[in-house]
Amino acid sequence: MATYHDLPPHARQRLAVAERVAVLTGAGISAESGVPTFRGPQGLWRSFRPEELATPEAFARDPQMVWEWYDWRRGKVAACRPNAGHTALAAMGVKVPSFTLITQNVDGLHRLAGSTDPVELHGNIWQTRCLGCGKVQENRQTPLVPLPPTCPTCGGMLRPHIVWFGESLDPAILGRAQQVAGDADVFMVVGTSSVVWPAAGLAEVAAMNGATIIEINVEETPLTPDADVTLLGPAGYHLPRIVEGLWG
Ligand code: BJW
Ligand code: ZN
Repeated sequence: MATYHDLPPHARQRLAVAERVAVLTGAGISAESGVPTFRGPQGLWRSFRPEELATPEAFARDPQMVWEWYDWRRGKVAACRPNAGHTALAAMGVKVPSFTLITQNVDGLHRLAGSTDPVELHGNIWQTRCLGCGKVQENRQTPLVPLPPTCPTCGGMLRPHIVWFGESLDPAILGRAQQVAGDADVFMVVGTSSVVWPAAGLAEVAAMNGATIIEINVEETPLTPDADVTLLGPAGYHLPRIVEGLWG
């Protein structure tokens, strides 16, 4: 509805009295940690076409190439630390009576910052799933040897435990996200282009149930016209100011 450079008083008041707050994050919150985003000038997708890499068809055609891309990304993420935006959300989590963090990110930086039990919509880059026995396992080895990695239980080929284009999100995880969005008094949308579904639909679920929608992004997105407030600027600038201003 309107863009701002500071949280306006009406939104500050809504957040101060909110019983239930949910936050949806995207790649933008990890940008200040050095994790490349997907779209935009510095985006991961600039040099790799997503349909060539982040689809089950691409993996079936060339698992080696897809795994090389993930191995490279795992190495990059391993060298990154949570930033002030991640830390502020972890702090918000202990201040608000009922707080849920929903993330599209697979980098695990919210957990590292201290957020407990984030809802990871698109999976986790540190988990693998066996194509043979289906077992999901944590795997932090970087670089991975052998590539593609194999299952220690059955010897089958492993894949990243990540939701690719055209794959359904885990219904229990998506259901939980839709539930908390629908219950929220305030729904914040931080650092996402709001173009990938069904994550992009969560703000609408929240708005339909009366939530105040606060967006934080360095630029306007398709959500901006429907948000109550869009704060323009980096998440690592705005989130600590909000937390300090309300609960510091
Ligand atoms: C900052 C900042 C700073 C920078 N501070 N901000 C309905 C309509 C149309 C299509 C569909 C639909 N429903 C489903 C689809 C198909 C598809 C889809 O959405 N396609 C669209 C792209 C058109 N969705 C799916 O296939 C989903 N599956 C599904 O719905 O199954 C059922 C079904 C299938 C087919 C048809 C219909 C139903 C699955 C989606 C899985 C998404 N997976 C990915 C890749 C995972 C691989 C991996 O990570 O390795 O997840 S895609 C990629 O995008 C990744 C991200 O989580 C996701 C979102 O990206 P995000 O976070 O928004 O990042 P960016 O880079 O796009 O944006 C960064 C933002 O940050 C920008 O706005 C910057 O300005 C900002 N920023 N620095 C604040 N410092
Ligand atoms: Zn197995």
